[in-house]
Amino acid sequence: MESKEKKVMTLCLIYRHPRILLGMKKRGFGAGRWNGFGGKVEEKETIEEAAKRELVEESGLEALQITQFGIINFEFQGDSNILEVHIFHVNEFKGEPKETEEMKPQWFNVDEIPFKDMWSDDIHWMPLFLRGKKFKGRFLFGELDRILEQKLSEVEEM
Ligand code: 8OG
Repeated sequence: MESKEKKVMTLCLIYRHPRILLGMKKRGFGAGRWNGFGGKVEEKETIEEAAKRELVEESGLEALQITQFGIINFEFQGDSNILEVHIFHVNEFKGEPKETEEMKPQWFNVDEIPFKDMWSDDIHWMPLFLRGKKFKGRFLFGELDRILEQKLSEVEEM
């Protein structure tokens, strides 16, 4: 049987109603799309430590309060990797958003989130996140960002 390799990733969303901070990814995986801030968890750090580190590296902001709200597994047809993305809400932070080599940050009103220039799964789980719901899910992508299978459920606890 084909064995799947799992990569653990983080994604931090800075959200204080009615505004959410997104960054335009300038290079690498997901370039040209708005997203939260995050990346790969390294050895010897916890997932939350990685989330905070990536947030500083990509936005210049230090998280003062951070809570996990979601875990989504992403699979791509014909690719043996699974991306396990841990999604965090950052409610309080220190500093001013700054443009980095990786991301150009911008505040959006929650009514104006640019879903058409984001990962195509985001429109499915973001409403749960914005309502303060915790969730777990799985998406299988085909070519050109097409979602072939999806499962998303609210959970009480992570
Ligand atoms: O280290 P790198 O910049 O490649 O990390 C990729 C980032 O993108 C990381 O924060 C996790 C995040 N990410 C995915 N897939 C998806 C997705 O489908 N939607 C969103 N919003 N973010 C994703 O890897």
